Amino acid sequence: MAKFYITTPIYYVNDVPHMGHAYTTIAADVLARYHRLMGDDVFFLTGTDEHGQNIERVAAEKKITPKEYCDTVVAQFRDAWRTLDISNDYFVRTTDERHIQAVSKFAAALLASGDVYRGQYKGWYCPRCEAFFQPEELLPEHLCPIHKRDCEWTEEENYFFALSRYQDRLAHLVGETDFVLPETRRNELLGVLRQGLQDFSISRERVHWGVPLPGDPKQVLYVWVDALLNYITAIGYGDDERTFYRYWPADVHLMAKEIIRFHCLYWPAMLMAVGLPVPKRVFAHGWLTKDGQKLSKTTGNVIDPFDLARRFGSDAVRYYFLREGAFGADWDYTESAFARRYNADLANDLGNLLNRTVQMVVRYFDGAVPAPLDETTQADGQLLKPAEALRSSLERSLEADALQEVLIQLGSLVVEANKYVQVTAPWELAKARKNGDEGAARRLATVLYNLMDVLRLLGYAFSPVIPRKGPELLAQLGIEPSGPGSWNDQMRLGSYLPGTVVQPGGVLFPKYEA
Ligand code: ME8
Repeated sequence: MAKFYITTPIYYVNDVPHMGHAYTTIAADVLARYHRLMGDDVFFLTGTDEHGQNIERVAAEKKITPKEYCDTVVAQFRDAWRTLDISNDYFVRTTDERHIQAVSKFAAALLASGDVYRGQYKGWYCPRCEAFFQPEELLPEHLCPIHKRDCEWTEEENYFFALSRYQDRLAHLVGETDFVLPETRRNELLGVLRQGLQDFSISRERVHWGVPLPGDPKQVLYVWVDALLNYITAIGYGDDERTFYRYWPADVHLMAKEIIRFHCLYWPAMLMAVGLPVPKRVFAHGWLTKDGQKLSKTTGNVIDPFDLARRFGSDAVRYYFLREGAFGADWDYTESAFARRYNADLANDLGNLLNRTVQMVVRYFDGAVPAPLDETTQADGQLLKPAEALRSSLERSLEADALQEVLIQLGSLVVEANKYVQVTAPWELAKARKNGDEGAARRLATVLYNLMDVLRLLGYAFSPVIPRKGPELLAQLGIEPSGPGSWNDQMRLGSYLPGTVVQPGGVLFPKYEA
C-alpha cells in the first residue's frame, strides 16, 4: 500500500481562521480524501503555530498568559475545520509537550551538525512575519513589504545556520527536480538562489515564548525553525521512529506562495544538515483577495468561513473555492460570483440532473434502475467516452495538484449528461413505448441506465469535494457510500446493479437567493 502524507502550514494564532487559511486546508482535505479512496495510507496534518514575540505581546495586552490566549484561538481553528468537514488525522500545536521535546532533540542534532555557529545579528525585523529583511527589501520608512507595518532595528547575539553551504544542493533540488510546483514559484526561487543564499539566525535572545535552545537557555529557537519542525514532530520524530519512517518524507506540503523560501530553502537544508530526507514536493497556491483588496483583519476585508458555510453549506464553500481559481494563481473572491456559480453549477446543473433522472426512473420504471438492453449509439458514446476517461484524467490532475482541473472535469461530465437528456429525450421514448414500440422501450432503458450510471460515477467522484452532498446524492440512487480503496471499482462504468431501487430525496442544493 502506498502512503500519502500531506500537510497545510500551521497557522499563526495571531489571527482567527479566515477563508485564506480555509482555502489551503480544504485543498489538502480534498487531496487526502481522494488518496484514501485510492487506497493510500494517508496522514493529513494541520495545526497551529503558537510561539514568538507577537503572541507574547498580544497575550500581555489581553492580560492573560500566552498559552491561555493560544487556547482560545486554537479552539476557533478546530471549530472552523469541523464546520468545513476537514478530515485531518492529527492537529499539531507548537505548544504541545510532544512537539517541544522533539524540537529540542532536533535542535541538539542541528547544533551538533557543524553547520551552526554563533554570531552577531543586525537587521530589520518584522515581528508579524517573525522574519528579518535586508534593507533593500523594505518599503520606504522601514515598512515590512508584507504587512506594511514598522520593522524594528535589531542587534543581538544569535546562533546562525550556515545555509550558504547548501547553495549547490538547493539549486539542484529546486532547479532540476519536481520539488516545487507550480513553475512560477520555481523561477522565483531560482532568482533568490542566483543572488546567493545568506546564513540565517536560528535563535532569538529577547523572545521568551518559545523552545529554549539546548545548551543555551537564554536563547529560544527562532519561531520559523520551531514551526517547520511540526511536519516531523507530528508523525513521531524523536519519539516514534516507526510511525515517523512510515510517513516521512512528506508527499506534499501545501501553502500559499509567501512562505516558499522557508519551505523550499531553509527547511530542506536543515533536514540535510541532520541527515534526514527532504519532502517530495512543495506546492504553493496563489493569494486570495476579496473585491480586489487584500484580506485584512485591520481593514475588515475578511471572508468568514463560518458565515459562508451557514448560508451556502460547507460543501458549496469547498466546491466554490477550488473551482473558481486555478490552484496556483491569485484570484479575487466576490460573493456575487459565488452565488452565481453556486446556482449554475450545483443547484442547476448537478441538482437538476439528479432530480430529473431519478424522477424518470420512478415514472418509467417504478423506481428500479433498468438494465441496459440496447447497443451503444453515437449519442451514448458522447456521454460514455468522457465518463470512461474520467478516472485517468482525474488521476493525472490529482498527481499535479491541479484541483481546479479536477472540478472542471467533473463539471463537464455533468454538462455532457444534461445534454444527453436533451438529445435522447427519454419522455419521447416513453411515449413511443406506450404505443407498443419495442425498440423505444429498449432505448429508454438503456438511456436511463447510462444516465444513472454516470450519476453514480459523478456522486462517487465528487464525494471528496462535497463529503456531505456526494453521499446524499448516492443515497438517492440507492447506493451506499464506499470506503477506502474503492476507487478502481467505483470509477468503472457499468457497475450499477440493475434493479437497484432509487430513493428520491430532497433538493440537493437549494437555489440561493440573495
Ligand atoms: O505563515 N490567500 O501562518 P499564517 C491564500 N505560521 N491563502 C492564504 C491567505 C490568502 N489571502 N491568507 C492565508 C504562517 N493563507 C506560518 C506558517 S508553516 C511551518 C508556518 C493561508 O497564519 C496560506 O496557506 O500566516 C498561507 O501560506 C498561510 O495561510 C499563512 O498562514
